[in-house]
Amino acid sequence: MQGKIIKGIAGFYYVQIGEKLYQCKAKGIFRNKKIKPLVGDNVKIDVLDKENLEGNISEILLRTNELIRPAVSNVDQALVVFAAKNPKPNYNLLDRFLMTMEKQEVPVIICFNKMDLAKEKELELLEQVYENCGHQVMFISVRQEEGIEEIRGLIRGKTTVLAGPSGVGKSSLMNLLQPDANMETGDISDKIKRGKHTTRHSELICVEQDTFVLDTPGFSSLFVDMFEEDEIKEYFQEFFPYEEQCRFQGCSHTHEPDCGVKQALEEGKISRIRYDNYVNIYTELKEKRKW
Ligand SMILES: Nc1nc2c(ncn2[C@@H]2O[C@H](COP(=O)(O)OP(=O)(O)OP(=O)(O)O)[C@@H](O)[C@H]2O)c(=O)[nH]1
Ligand SMILES: [Mg+2]
Ligand SMILES: [Zn+2]
Repeated sequence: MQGKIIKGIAGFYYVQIGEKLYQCKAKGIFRNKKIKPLVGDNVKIDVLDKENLEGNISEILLRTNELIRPAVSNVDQALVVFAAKNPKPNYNLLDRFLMTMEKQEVPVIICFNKMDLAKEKELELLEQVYENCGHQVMFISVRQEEGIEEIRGLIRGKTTVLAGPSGVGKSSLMNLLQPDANMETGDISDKIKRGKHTTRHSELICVEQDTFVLDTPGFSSLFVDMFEEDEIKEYFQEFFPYEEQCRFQGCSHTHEPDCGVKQALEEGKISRIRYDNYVNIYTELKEKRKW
């Protein structure tokens, strides 16, 4: 029988086949091929107990892709959810996330939730910072059900992973998209106080036919150790038009004289926030290489 892993908890994988959910182990493959099943995997299972819906995963079908963080497979796109406010957006984390997704060749839509809490000025700033980053940017409010129809349109017929920090409203969005989902959500002030993440496991939900959404646990930091410092600039698309004007080939846009990117920064054509994040990530990787 063939199905899809919709969640994994404590060594068990839950495989959806039609209307039924089988609780499975992954004995054979795990031991022999050293490949760990991921939420999102299409798998073959041997049914061990028909009554109690228990089985063993015998094969993982070829993945179209597999993400490292969050660890899920077979996704078409990522909806990166940050809050416009509460918690206030961590630009550096967002930029790291965008790079990581791009490197894994997963198309990204940036989604700022909780627009009901933010002032017009704050929303404008977010819009400005990301307008030339090469990704679609959306503003929504789960609470006021604003922008949700647009989201429905964007996810239709695809498998979309919701990812972002804790407390931004990923699970709340999931519950709105699919009221049967019943994802647990948590008050943000409690989360900050206790450092608590409400969602502990990734879970795949069918929103409508052929439309799947993956809710994932929030994250608070992201190492970008799969990058070389010299390739970071390739992920900052708004730099591209100005790189021609750099005096040196392979200019890192950090310390070199006559740098087109720094010139554009001075002229306000490039966001200071994005540029500073670029330098921060570049420097972090360069420092690390010295070890
Ligand atoms: N004001 C406002 N609050 C919202 C909105 N969306 C969600 N919230 C609240 O934000 C809090 C956190 O929401 P969750 O859905 O649990 O956040 P999460 O991203 O799933 O968090 P983790 O599971 O920890 O990663 C809850 O108290 C929600 O009610 C919104 O659009 N506006
Ligand atoms: Mg959650
Ligand atoms: Zn330069």
